[in-house]
Amino acid sequence: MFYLLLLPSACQGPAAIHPPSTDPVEELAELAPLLESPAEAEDLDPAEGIVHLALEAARATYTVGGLQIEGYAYNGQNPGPTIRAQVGDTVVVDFQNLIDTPTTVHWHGLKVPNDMDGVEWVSEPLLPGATFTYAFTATQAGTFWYHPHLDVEHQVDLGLYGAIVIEEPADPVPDRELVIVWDVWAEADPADEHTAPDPGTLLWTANGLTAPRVELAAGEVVRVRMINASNAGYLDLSWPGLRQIGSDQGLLPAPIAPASALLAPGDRADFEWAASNEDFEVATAMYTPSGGSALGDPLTLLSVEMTDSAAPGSALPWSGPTDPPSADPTWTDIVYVLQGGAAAEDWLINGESYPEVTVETATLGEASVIEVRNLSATEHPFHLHGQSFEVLSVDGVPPAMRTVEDTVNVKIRQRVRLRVLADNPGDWMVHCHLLGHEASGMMTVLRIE
Ligand SMILES: [Cu+2]
Repeated sequence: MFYLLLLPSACQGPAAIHPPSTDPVEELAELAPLLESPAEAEDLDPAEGIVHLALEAARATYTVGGLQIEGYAYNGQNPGPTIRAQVGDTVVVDFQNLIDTPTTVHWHGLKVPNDMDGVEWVSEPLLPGATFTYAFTATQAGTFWYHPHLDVEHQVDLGLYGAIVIEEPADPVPDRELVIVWDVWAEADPADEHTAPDPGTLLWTANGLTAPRVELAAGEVVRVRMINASNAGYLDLSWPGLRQIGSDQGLLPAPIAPASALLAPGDRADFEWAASNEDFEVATAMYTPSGGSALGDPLTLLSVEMTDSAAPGSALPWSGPTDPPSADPTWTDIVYVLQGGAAAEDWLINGESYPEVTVETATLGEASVIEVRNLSATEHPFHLHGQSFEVLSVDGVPPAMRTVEDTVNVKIRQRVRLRVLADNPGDWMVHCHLLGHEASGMMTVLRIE
């Protein structure tokens, strides 16, 4: 989400959008650019088991959806370079802050050591010019992402985010992988800072492209890894034959075929696209956190075209861990009540606004049950750092299969119960991933000791 009119601050000049001469959506629909995965970060260390990268955040000018953006970028590209590693690899990232304001890098969804998590509560912010080496072991397979965790609403908005792919060597091998990082760009009403804009006015981009196309060759099967990197935009995705194979924390026990897939800000999901006899379009229904389905026609986000209609691809046997779902117990360790309404400053957890918060604790090595109750006026993507959690139930109803996430959208008046295996010690942020809510204090701390 690009809040053009909201960016000025003391240490960071305003970004600017320069409108093109013609309607960018129409222009790009004619050209229908080919969608490719973001370029990957170069591994500087040839040693097996070590992925060593250089990453810098700097001012950058780039084009998204036909609009010229003067924002920030990692290594000069938006989305930033994809970090690819295998489970068990050591990931070392030499980071330099070349923007004119403090920043950090957070590894969303990964169980990194606490002092590598890139949060102000634990570590000093990295001042302009500062360098820091992040290092962690990749322990979880799946689709993750990285972004700043300081001045987060502005810095993510200005383009600082990138994908992380952690491969499990035992997974089926598709013909191709496609990483799609979604973002949404809008010129917001300055009087409307803490309200999501009308979803019908948003310009969604896939890896910076509006309405691109993907070509599938004869017989081709593609693993599509999607990340919603937007500040506040919800995607409710659908296409004919939708086959979802993974979510936040890697492959599902078995593929599912829901009518649509909801990606709240911070969410990831993996899908399989196989060549077929029909081209198809990926669309999002209009969706607002202020109550779900919204008025307006579905928006086509990209088209998938077959280069040879005669040779369908065969579905692969995608399967993550097949453990049965945990039972929802009668006890609760921690309750988080999400509160807030129309006024700007009152997005709260348990009546508190970060950083004036009560630190809840969980015991290292034990399972804790967290209940999230949303008593506020909007939905919230509830995100926990440094751990993953199993969704035990939503309004008392258990999921059809074991569901492991790190970000779960909690709808208005919903009660979501989570089981956290507290296996990573430290002080971990718990927050809403609508970045305007997070910035206004909808964040707290869970201590695992
Ligand atoms: Cu929120």
